Amino acid sequence: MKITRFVLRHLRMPLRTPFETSFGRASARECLLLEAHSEGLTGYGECVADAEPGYSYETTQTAWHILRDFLIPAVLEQEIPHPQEIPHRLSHVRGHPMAKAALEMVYWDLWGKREERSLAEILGGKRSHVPVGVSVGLQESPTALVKTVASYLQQGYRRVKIKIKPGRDIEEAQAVRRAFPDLLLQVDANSAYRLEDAPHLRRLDDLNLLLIEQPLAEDDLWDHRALQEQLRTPLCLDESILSARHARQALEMGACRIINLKMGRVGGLSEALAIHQLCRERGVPLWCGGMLETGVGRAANLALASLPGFTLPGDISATERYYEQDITQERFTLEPDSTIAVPTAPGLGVTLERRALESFTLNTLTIP
Ligand code: SMG
Ligand code: MG
Repeated sequence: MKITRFVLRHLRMPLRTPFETSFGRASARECLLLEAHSEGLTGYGECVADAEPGYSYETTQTAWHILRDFLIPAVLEQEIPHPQEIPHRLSHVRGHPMAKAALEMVYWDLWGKREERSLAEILGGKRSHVPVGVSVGLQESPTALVKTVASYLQQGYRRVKIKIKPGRDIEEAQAVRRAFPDLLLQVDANSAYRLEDAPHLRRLDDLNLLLIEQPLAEDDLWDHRALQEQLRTPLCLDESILSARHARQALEMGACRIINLKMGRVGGLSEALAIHQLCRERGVPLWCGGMLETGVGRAANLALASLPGFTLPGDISATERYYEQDITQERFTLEPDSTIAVPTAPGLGVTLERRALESFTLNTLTIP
């Protein structure tokens, strides 16, 4: 595959409802969409970096810079035999996994289109539908949270994750648990606690949670290990796992028992496949995380989550949960059994809705 032209777009899309986490509140989502032309085919990739460096240090602006000045020049006009070659071609650039993942996604989409096979098929996906849940942001009060959760249950979601932070945690989780005793429930702190909070977090142990996601700092496997020793509830790491090596080390030291996998966070689908492989070999529960993706990134997540090692429901909700208007013609819908169908058309299997795309575009750059 030889890409002769790239189009980089910076998008801003209004969210249907604001999404609040321990690091901030967003009423719109920014991302980059990468489009590439190769031998008569067009491939797409989504960069999940957001406007602000809250979830990670990457932003839409840093990703734009890294893609334009370093990553795209490294592959433009180059013959790339397989998408799994991309990480090697980009290895001279340190960090910036979300920018790299977007570029690798373009090659997977092109590869699938050339082979006339869906991404799920190429990866060895085993199911036509993927079990999913919904991630609920911080709400005004425990009562408001219970109401929001109830409305998602009504829509058919059977697994719920709630965001927590200090002062907005135990009461919230207790309220949801009291209202829905049998619900598959988990919490995500996005690094808002310190090891000294262990006695406080231990109160979550009584709530029969599936997992506690990323309670401590993203660069701190060691204290996660110490915290896990004091909790019965399994810890799940998100921000801390940037590679298969991190995943292996975290598991070996006991810093977590479950892994949340996001291809953007780990630098692309190839590294994601390595983590999937590791978890499968070791029997470690794995699930696909979400970054409020557009239809493009959502299609990639569904293909990834169709692999057999994904044993827990993913943060891959229906389009409806995020956007009134998406940039793909396809809208992903929730089936009554809390699953979403995996795309079957070649590559990512999505077609862009050009008018919507134009209306959300803040900036475009064509290379060369
Ligand atoms: O895509 O449904 C989604 C969002 C899932 O909670 C979600 N993602 O830490 O796991 C996480 C957060 C990161 C994104 S915050 C903008
Ligand atoms: Mg998370």
